[in-house]
Amino acid sequence: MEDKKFISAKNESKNSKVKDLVPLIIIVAITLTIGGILFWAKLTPEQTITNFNPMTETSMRNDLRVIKTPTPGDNTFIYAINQVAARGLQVAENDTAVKQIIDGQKGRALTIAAVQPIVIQDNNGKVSYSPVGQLIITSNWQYVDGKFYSNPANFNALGNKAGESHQHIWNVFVDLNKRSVTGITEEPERVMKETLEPNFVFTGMNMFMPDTVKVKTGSVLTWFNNSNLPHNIVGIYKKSASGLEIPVDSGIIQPNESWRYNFNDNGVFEYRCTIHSTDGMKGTIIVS
Ligand SMILES: [Cu+2]
Repeated sequence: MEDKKFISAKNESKNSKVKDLVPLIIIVAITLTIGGILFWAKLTPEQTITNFNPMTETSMRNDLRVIKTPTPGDNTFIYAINQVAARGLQVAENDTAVKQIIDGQKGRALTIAAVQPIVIQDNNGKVSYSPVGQLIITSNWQYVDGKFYSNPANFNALGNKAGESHQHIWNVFVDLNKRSVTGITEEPERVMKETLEPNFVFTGMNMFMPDTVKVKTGSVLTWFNNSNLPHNIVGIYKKSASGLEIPVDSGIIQPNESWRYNFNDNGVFEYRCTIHSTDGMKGTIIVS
Protein backbone atom coordinates (compact mmCIF):
# COMPACT_ATOMS: atom_id res chain seq x y z
CA MET A 1 0.00 0.00 0.00
CA GLU A 2 2.66 2.37 1.04
CA ASP A 3 4.50 1.70 -2.19
CA LYS A 4 1.36 2.14 -4.33
CA LYS A 5 0.57 5.43 -2.68
CA PHE A 6 4.10 6.55 -3.30
CA ILE A 7 3.85 5.53 -6.95
CA SER A 8 0.51 7.28 -7.49
CA ALA A 9 1.80 10.41 -5.77
CA LYS A 10 4.80 10.30 -8.06
CA ASN A 11 2.55 9.95 -11.13
CA GLU A 12 0.37 12.82 -10.01
CA SER A 13 3.36 15.09 -9.66
CA LYS A 14 4.54 13.94 -13.08
CA ASN A 15 1.07 14.71 -14.54
CA SER A 16 0.98 18.14 -13.00
CA LYS A 17 4.45 18.84 -14.38
CA VAL A 18 3.20 17.85 -17.82
CA LYS A 19 0.17 20.12 -17.33
CA ASP A 20 2.48 23.00 -16.41
CA LEU A 21 4.38 22.40 -19.62
CA VAL A 22 1.29 22.36 -21.88
CA PRO A 23 1.17 26.14 -22.52
CA LEU A 24 4.89 26.13 -23.28
CA ILE A 25 4.51 23.17 -25.66
CA ILE A 26 1.66 25.00 -27.44
CA ILE A 27 3.73 28.17 -27.76
CA VAL A 28 6.70 26.25 -29.14
CA ALA A 29 4.43 24.37 -31.58
CA ILE A 30 2.81 27.61 -32.81
CA THR A 31 6.20 29.31 -33.18
CA LEU A 32 7.59 26.37 -35.16
CA THR A 33 4.48 26.24 -37.36
CA ILE A 34 4.58 29.97 -38.14
CA GLY A 35 8.35 29.80 -38.69
CA GLY A 36 7.87 26.82 -40.97
CA ILE A 37 5.19 28.57 -43.00
CA LEU A 38 7.31 31.73 -43.31
CA PHE A 39 10.33 29.69 -44.32
CA TRP A 40 8.31 27.63 -46.79
CA ALA A 41 6.74 30.78 -48.26
CA LYS A 42 10.20 32.43 -48.28
CA LEU A 43 8.93 35.32 -46.13
CA THR A 44 11.63 35.40 -43.46
CA PRO A 45 13.62 38.66 -43.43
CA GLU A 46 16.69 36.79 -44.73
CA GLN A 47 14.70 35.24 -47.56
CA THR A 48 13.08 38.58 -48.41
CA ILE A 49 16.53 40.11 -48.84
CA THR A 50 17.69 37.10 -50.86
CA ASN A 51 14.61 37.16 -53.06
CA PHE A 52 14.68 40.91 -53.65
CA ASN A 53 16.09 41.47 -57.08
CA PRO A 54 16.19 45.13 -58.13
CA MET A 55 16.54 43.92 -61.72
CA THR A 56 13.13 42.29 -61.73
CA GLU A 57 11.13 43.64 -58.81
CA THR A 58 10.07 46.92 -57.34
CA SER A 59 8.06 47.49 -54.22
CA MET A 60 5.60 49.76 -56.00
CA ARG A 61 4.77 49.40 -59.68
CA ASN A 62 6.57 46.44 -61.13
CA ASP A 63 7.32 47.75 -64.59
CA LEU A 64 11.10 47.82 -64.58
CA ARG A 65 12.59 48.64 -67.94
CA VAL A 66 15.92 47.41 -69.18
CA ILE A 67 16.92 49.98 -71.76
CA LYS A 68 20.33 48.71 -72.78
CA THR A 69 22.44 45.63 -72.06
CA PRO A 70 26.21 45.43 -72.65
CA THR A 71 27.42 44.69 -76.18
CA PRO A 72 30.99 43.73 -77.19
CA GLY A 73 31.89 47.31 -78.09
CA ASP A 74 29.94 49.09 -75.36
CA ASN A 75 29.89 47.75 -71.80
CA THR A 76 26.91 49.85 -70.71
CA PHE A 77 23.86 48.64 -68.82
CA ILE A 78 20.90 51.04 -68.58
CA TYR A 79 17.68 50.46 -66.70
CA ALA A 80 14.83 52.36 -65.06
CA ILE A 81 12.71 51.24 -62.12
CA ASN A 82 9.55 52.41 -63.87
CA GLN A 83 8.21 54.27 -66.88
CA VAL A 84 8.32 57.68 -65.17
CA ALA A 85 11.92 57.27 -64.02
CA ALA A 86 12.78 56.28 -67.61
CA ARG A 87 11.74 59.78 -68.72
CA GLY A 88 14.57 61.14 -66.56
CA LEU A 89 17.01 59.15 -68.70
CA GLN A 90 15.85 60.95 -71.84
CA VAL A 91 16.30 64.32 -70.11
CA ALA A 92 19.78 63.42 -68.83
CA GLU A 93 20.91 62.05 -72.22
CA ASN A 94 20.59 65.53 -73.70
CA ASP A 95 22.50 67.28 -70.91
CA THR A 96 26.03 68.40 -71.78
CA ALA A 97 27.51 67.66 -68.34
CA VAL A 98 26.01 64.16 -68.29
CA LYS A 99 27.29 63.52 -71.81
CA GLN A 100 30.78 64.54 -70.68
CA ILE A 101 30.66 62.11 -67.75
CA ILE A 102 29.54 59.22 -69.98
CA ASP A 103 32.07 60.03 -72.72
CA GLY A 104 34.83 59.99 -70.09
CA GLN A 105 34.13 56.34 -69.18
CA LYS A 106 35.15 54.68 -72.46
CA GLY A 107 36.29 51.10 -71.97
CA ARG A 108 34.89 50.94 -68.45
CA ALA A 109 31.78 49.10 -67.28
CA LEU A 110 29.01 51.66 -67.01
CA THR A 111 25.72 51.23 -65.17
CA ILE A 112 23.05 53.90 -65.51
CA ALA A 113 20.08 53.36 -63.21
CA ALA A 114 17.04 55.63 -63.13
CA VAL A 115 15.96 55.04 -59.53
CA GLN A 116 13.57 57.95 -58.85
CA PRO A 117 10.77 58.86 -58.74
CA ILE A 118 8.97 55.94 -57.17
CA VAL A 119 5.47 55.59 -58.57
CA ILE A 120 2.78 54.98 -55.99
CA GLN A 121 -0.63 53.64 -56.83
CA ASP A 122 -3.41 53.91 -54.24
CA ASN A 123 -6.37 51.53 -53.82
CA ASN A 124 -8.46 53.53 -56.28
CA GLY A 125 -5.83 53.12 -58.96
CA LYS A 126 -4.70 56.75 -58.71
CA VAL A 127 -1.03 57.07 -59.60
CA SER A 128 1.22 59.67 -58.00
CA TYR A 129 4.91 60.52 -58.04
CA SER A 130 7.34 63.34 -57.34
CA PRO A 131 8.56 65.41 -60.32
CA VAL A 132 12.15 64.89 -59.12
CA GLY A 133 13.96 62.17 -61.00
CA GLN A 134 17.28 60.64 -60.01
CA LEU A 135 19.80 58.68 -62.02
CA ILE A 136 22.79 56.86 -60.60
CA ILE A 137 25.73 56.57 -62.98
CA THR A 138 28.35 54.09 -61.86
CA SER A 139 31.63 53.45 -63.59
CA ASN A 140 33.68 50.34 -62.73
CA TRP A 141 37.19 49.48 -63.89
CA GLN A 142 40.16 47.42 -62.75
CA TYR A 143 43.94 47.24 -63.02
CA VAL A 144 46.27 44.26 -62.71
CA ASP A 145 49.87 45.18 -61.93
CA GLY A 146 49.01 48.75 -62.87
CA LYS A 147 47.68 47.81 -66.33
CA PHE A 148 44.07 48.42 -67.36
CA TYR A 149 42.31 45.05 -67.08
CA SER A 150 39.80 44.53 -69.89
CA ASN A 151 40.50 41.17 -71.54
CA PRO A 152 39.67 38.27 -69.20
CA ALA A 153 42.85 36.47 -68.06
CA ASN A 154 43.30 32.92 -66.80
CA PHE A 155 42.78 32.99 -63.06
CA ASN A 156 46.03 31.09 -62.39
CA ALA A 157 47.98 33.75 -64.27
CA LEU A 158 46.67 36.44 -61.90
CA GLY A 159 48.14 34.89 -58.74
CA ASN A 160 50.33 37.24 -56.67
CA LYS A 161 49.59 40.17 -58.95
CA ALA A 162 48.43 43.53 -57.64
CA GLY A 163 44.70 43.94 -58.20
CA GLU A 164 43.02 47.32 -58.10
CA SER A 165 39.30 47.90 -58.50
CA HIS A 166 37.78 51.36 -58.93
CA GLN A 167 34.20 52.54 -58.66
CA HIS A 168 33.03 56.06 -59.36
CA ILE A 169 29.44 57.15 -58.73
CA TRP A 170 27.52 60.24 -59.88
CA ASN A 171 23.99 61.18 -58.87
CA VAL A 172 22.07 63.13 -61.47
CA PHE A 173 18.89 64.96 -60.45
CA VAL A 174 16.27 65.80 -63.03
CA ASP A 175 13.21 68.06 -63.02
CA LEU A 176 10.72 66.00 -65.00
CA ASN A 177 8.33 68.93 -65.48
CA LYS A 178 10.95 71.36 -66.80
CA ARG A 179 12.78 68.51 -68.52
CA SER A 180 16.16 69.66 -67.26
CA VAL A 181 19.05 68.42 -65.12
CA THR A 182 18.99 70.34 -61.82
CA GLY A 183 22.13 68.99 -60.20
CA ILE A 184 24.94 66.45 -60.30
CA THR A 185 26.73 65.16 -57.22
CA GLU A 186 29.80 62.96 -57.15
CA GLU A 187 30.72 60.40 -54.52
CA PRO A 188 34.30 59.79 -53.41
CA GLU A 189 35.85 57.13 -55.62
CA ARG A 190 35.92 53.67 -54.09
CA VAL A 191 39.20 51.81 -54.49
CA MET A 192 39.93 48.23 -53.45
CA LYS A 193 43.52 47.00 -53.57
CA GLU A 194 44.34 43.35 -52.92
CA THR A 195 46.96 40.83 -53.94
CA LEU A 196 45.14 38.46 -56.28
CA GLU A 197 44.99 34.72 -55.63
CA PRO A 198 43.96 32.00 -58.09
CA ASN A 199 40.25 31.08 -57.91
CA PHE A 200 39.60 33.65 -55.18
CA VAL A 201 37.18 36.51 -55.89
CA PHE A 202 37.31 39.50 -53.57
CA THR A 203 33.76 40.60 -52.82
CA GLY A 204 34.15 44.19 -51.72
CA MET A 205 32.17 47.41 -51.55
CA ASN A 206 30.48 47.17 -54.04
CA MET A 207 32.55 45.27 -56.58
CA PHE A 208 33.93 41.86 -57.47
CA MET A 209 37.66 41.56 -58.18
CA PRO A 210 38.61 40.20 -60.62
CA ASP A 211 35.33 40.95 -62.36
CA THR A 212 35.79 38.78 -65.46
CA VAL A 213 38.09 35.80 -65.48
CA LYS A 214 38.74 32.43 -67.17
CA VAL A 215 39.03 29.17 -65.24
CA LYS A 216 39.66 25.51 -66.08
CA THR A 217 36.70 23.13 -66.00
CA GLY A 218 36.42 21.57 -62.54
CA SER A 219 37.72 24.66 -60.71
CA VAL A 220 36.24 25.49 -57.34
CA LEU A 221 35.99 29.24 -56.87
CA THR A 222 35.75 31.06 -53.57
CA TRP A 223 34.02 34.40 -53.12
CA PHE A 224 35.26 36.07 -49.94
CA ASN A 225 33.37 39.05 -48.51
CA ASN A 226 36.16 41.47 -47.56
CA SER A 227 33.75 44.38 -47.02
CA ASN A 228 31.50 45.35 -44.13
CA LEU A 229 28.28 44.93 -46.13
CA PRO A 230 26.35 41.78 -47.03
CA HIS A 231 26.52 40.61 -50.65
CA ASN A 232 25.24 37.74 -52.76
CA ILE A 233 26.10 35.96 -55.98
CA VAL A 234 23.09 35.42 -58.21
CA GLY A 235 23.22 34.38 -61.83
CA ILE A 236 22.91 31.73 -64.51
CA TYR A 237 25.56 29.10 -65.22
CA LYS A 238 25.16 28.32 -68.92
CA LYS A 239 26.76 24.99 -69.71
CA SER A 240 27.85 24.92 -73.34
CA ALA A 241 27.85 21.15 -74.04
CA SER A 242 24.46 20.30 -72.55
CA GLY A 243 22.85 23.69 -73.09
CA LEU A 244 21.68 23.56 -69.49
CA GLU A 245 21.10 26.88 -67.73
CA ILE A 246 21.64 26.42 -64.00
CA PRO A 247 20.33 29.17 -61.70
CA VAL A 248 22.87 29.88 -58.98
CA ASP A 249 22.15 31.77 -55.74
CA SER A 250 24.68 31.92 -52.93
CA GLY A 251 22.27 33.43 -50.43
CA ILE A 252 23.55 36.29 -48.29
CA ILE A 253 27.29 36.25 -47.68
CA GLN A 254 28.04 38.20 -44.52
CA PRO A 255 31.29 40.16 -43.95
CA ASN A 256 34.30 37.86 -43.51
CA GLU A 257 32.32 34.90 -44.77
CA SER A 258 32.93 33.09 -48.01
CA TRP A 259 31.05 30.94 -50.50
CA ARG A 260 32.35 28.29 -52.89
CA TYR A 261 31.10 26.91 -56.18
CA ASN A 262 32.37 24.09 -58.37
CA PHE A 263 32.42 24.87 -62.11
CA ASN A 264 32.26 21.29 -63.35
CA ASP A 265 31.33 21.96 -67.00
CA ASN A 266 32.44 24.20 -69.83
CA GLY A 267 30.34 27.32 -70.06
CA VAL A 268 29.82 30.83 -68.81
CA PHE A 269 28.57 32.07 -65.44
CA GLU A 270 27.29 35.62 -65.46
CA TYR A 271 26.33 36.91 -62.05
CA ARG A 272 25.62 39.98 -59.97
CA CYS A 273 25.08 41.00 -56.39
CA THR A 274 21.36 41.73 -56.43
CA ILE A 275 21.71 44.03 -53.40
CA HIS A 276 24.10 46.30 -55.32
CA SER A 277 22.92 46.05 -58.93
CA THR A 278 22.77 49.85 -59.06
CA ASP A 279 26.53 49.94 -58.52
CA GLY A 280 27.08 47.51 -61.37
CA MET A 281 28.35 44.89 -58.92
CA LYS A 282 28.69 42.01 -61.36
CA GLY A 283 31.10 39.49 -62.77
CA THR A 284 31.64 36.77 -65.36
CA ILE A 285 33.37 33.40 -65.05
CA ILE A 286 34.35 31.73 -68.32
CA VAL A 287 34.84 27.97 -67.84
CA SER A 288 36.77 26.01 -70.48
CU1 LIG B 1 26.67 43.55 -52.92
